[in-house]
Amino acid sequence: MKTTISSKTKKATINTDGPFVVIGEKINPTGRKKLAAALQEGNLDYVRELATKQIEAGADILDVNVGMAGTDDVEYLPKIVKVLVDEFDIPLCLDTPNPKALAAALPLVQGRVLINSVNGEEKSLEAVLPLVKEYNAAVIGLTIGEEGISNDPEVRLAAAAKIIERAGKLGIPAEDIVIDPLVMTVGADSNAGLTTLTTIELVKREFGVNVNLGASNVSFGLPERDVINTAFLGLAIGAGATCAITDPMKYTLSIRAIDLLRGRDGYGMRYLKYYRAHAPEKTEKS
Ligand code: THG
Repeated sequence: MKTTISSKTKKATINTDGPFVVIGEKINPTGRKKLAAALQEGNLDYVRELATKQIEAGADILDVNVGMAGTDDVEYLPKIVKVLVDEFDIPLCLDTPNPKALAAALPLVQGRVLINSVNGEEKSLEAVLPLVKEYNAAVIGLTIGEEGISNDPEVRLAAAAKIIERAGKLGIPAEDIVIDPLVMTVGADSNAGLTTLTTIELVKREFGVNVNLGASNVSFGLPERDVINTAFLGLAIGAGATCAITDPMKYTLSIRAIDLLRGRDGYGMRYLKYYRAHAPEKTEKS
């Protein structure tokens, strides 16, 4: 199954039978004081820098999240989207739970955007799905139901089913829905990783749709986060995840390695090309 999104001239295809897609997470002020400060001063140069770095590092799509305390998504999201659309050529993922911010930003996008996100609550379904339809977008569906986030993979699956069904009623096909099984930190609940992996397997078996992860969430609060995140990416991709909102600078090479190990990189061309462009200094040392 293929979910295709685009910018002016570039296409990104999230594909259950293809290589893994990297959605750059860095345009997000959570835990990044420098970005929060820059946005509040109206200085968009730091956004430009984060976009450039992530694209160079292999991001296929950029996530755009401007949510922070005391600021207004409706004001900031369109401002940043405009800079990214005018000055870059990369598909976007608009990361806000606020339908008003989506409605303000969507008219500025050229191509086909990924809306992040809708969830299984009535309020969200009613506000977000009509925008997905109107702008012919694709959408990430969070496996949250009326009762919030469940630790039971079957309950998360039911939220996915509800989103897919309600979208279908509006004429939005399953290939335009990317299900997010939710990633919580194993620092707080040591079964959180397993819950996500089981949900991925259920969603894959039941619906065969594309699956997204907020992969770096898994390691919050623990040391050596990169080690945990890389291990989790391998397991989650093996279970059926097809894209992740993650750090392209840190994880693209490991993701290429995982694709190669799964027979999704003929002759290792993508792995080798990425390696040659980004890590040649490592060979010289060894
Ligand atoms: N699913 C969907 N969307 C999401 C998430 C998800 N959007 C937000 C989030 N989760 C994914 N994005 C991030 C962005 C940054 C970090 C984690 C997830 C992160 N930041 C470092 C920190 O807070 O410690 C700090 C910043 C840095 O050094 O770059 O870990 O699950 N659909």
